Amino acid sequence: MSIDYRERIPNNVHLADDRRLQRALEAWQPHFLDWWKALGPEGFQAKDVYLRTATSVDAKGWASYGEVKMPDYRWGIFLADAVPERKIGFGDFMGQPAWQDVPGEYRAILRRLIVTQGDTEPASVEQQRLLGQTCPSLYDLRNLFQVNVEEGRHLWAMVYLLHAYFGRDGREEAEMLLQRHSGSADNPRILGTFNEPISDWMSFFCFTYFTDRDGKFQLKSLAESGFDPLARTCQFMLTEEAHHMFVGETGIGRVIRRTLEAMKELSTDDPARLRAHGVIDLPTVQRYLNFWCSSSLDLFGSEVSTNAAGYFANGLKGRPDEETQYQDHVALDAILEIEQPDGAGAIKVESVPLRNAMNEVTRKAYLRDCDIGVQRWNRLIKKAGVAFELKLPSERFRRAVGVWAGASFDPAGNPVPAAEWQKRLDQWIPSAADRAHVMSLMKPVTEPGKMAGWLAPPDRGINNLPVEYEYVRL
Ligand code: BYC
Repeated sequence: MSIDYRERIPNNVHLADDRRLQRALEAWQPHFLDWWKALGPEGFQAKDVYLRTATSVDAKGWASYGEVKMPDYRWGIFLADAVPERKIGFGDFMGQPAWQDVPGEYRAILRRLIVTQGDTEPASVEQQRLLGQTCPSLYDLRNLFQVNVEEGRHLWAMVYLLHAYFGRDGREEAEMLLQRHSGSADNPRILGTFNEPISDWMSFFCFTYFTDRDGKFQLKSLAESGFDPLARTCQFMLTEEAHHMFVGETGIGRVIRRTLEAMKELSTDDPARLRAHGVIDLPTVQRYLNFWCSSSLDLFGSEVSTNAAGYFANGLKGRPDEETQYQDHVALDAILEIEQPDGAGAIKVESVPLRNAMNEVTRKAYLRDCDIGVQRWNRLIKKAGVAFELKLPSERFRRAVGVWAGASFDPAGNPVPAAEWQKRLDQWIPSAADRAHVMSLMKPVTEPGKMAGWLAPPDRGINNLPVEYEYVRL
């Protein structure tokens, strides 16, 4: 279904036929724009950026590229095409027609899920707002802004659901999405990772690799929802999300490539010499991965969760790729063995009803997906003849949510006495010195085609344009 761009709020939901909803969203729009100007990307708002805008929601032809000033980006409301007579695909209501409206008994829970999802979108824009000032190239600057405008659109996607289906509470929640702020002491964002500062581009690449990938898995779970408007909204968001993870994977890959070149030039793996040469040594890359992966693992919630069991039983939130990846979509009698600390420094295994373990099922699928990029980076390292292997940290490492919360395990998953754990933390996640080194490299490079010295150029430009294209007109 193509999108109507003649309207003030581009949409494919026939907004013009619902004057009340249209007026409510048009009243929210200036609040969004005020927020974008105050807490969106700092600087660059008046510059032309080569951005992609969705034009239709089918597999091909949904992207049109052109020079746009960010505040003029056409944020809109796009739902994937409806599947006629779609049925609920899991849980207690499996096989019943999908809901076109919110079932009264699940109203509060659905609202909470939509608000939690919606809260992450502006949070990430806030976290990334200063990065433009230290961009390693115009190509990267444009990718940052593409990610930012799309997160803005994902906020619109959730705000549409709140306004269209949750009445006054929904409108109030939509306002609060603009009032909580990432890292705020009094009114922070809901989920932990979205209050972490993203002060440097290595963190940005790790965030788009690990945290946006949580987005992928959560959106896939919500795309299974029996509440059809939510399912269709999330399905379309996933097409945009793929680019964000591409930015992360290729970003980290380019950092590694540049470091490998420097290791060859200098014939050394000495971090101090490599740092003096202006690149990010591989052990520091590993520490950044440990930080962002462990933080993102918390975003899946507790390993054993009655919330998760309820979401699944009631058809509100399924597993990613529920239809293709699983055979038993009711999961009433199944159990899952869950590892957890036994309180005495060792590990015990407990059998848990599968429905209660759905967060862990999704987290495991996420980790498998995370490992694909890690193995790609390891192939680069191996090909360069360097004996170093990047690894994902164990699920037990540095967790703040779930059965491992507060337990002291190292990144390999081995127990470590608590006092020692704290002392050794700097070996496992970026130390103040690591961060200072990475920050010292963050100098803006804005000449078309030029790259900062700490990362390799990308393999190709955007939409078949050369890497040297002036992606942001300064
Ligand atoms: N930090 O039973 P529990 C994205 C709360 S990212 C703080 O363990 P549940 C994006 C939890 O809310 C995807 N609090 O977990 C990426 C609950 O609070 P209440 C975002 C946390 O409920 C990059 C309590 O702990 N989407 O799109 O089974 C850029 C006990 O909960 C955390 C979603 O998350 C945490 N890490 O599952 C831009 C989907 N973890 O309710 C965008 C919607 C848990 O008792 N959310 N808590 O007050 C959900 O499905 C679920 O809320 C969660 C938690 C998966 C997050």
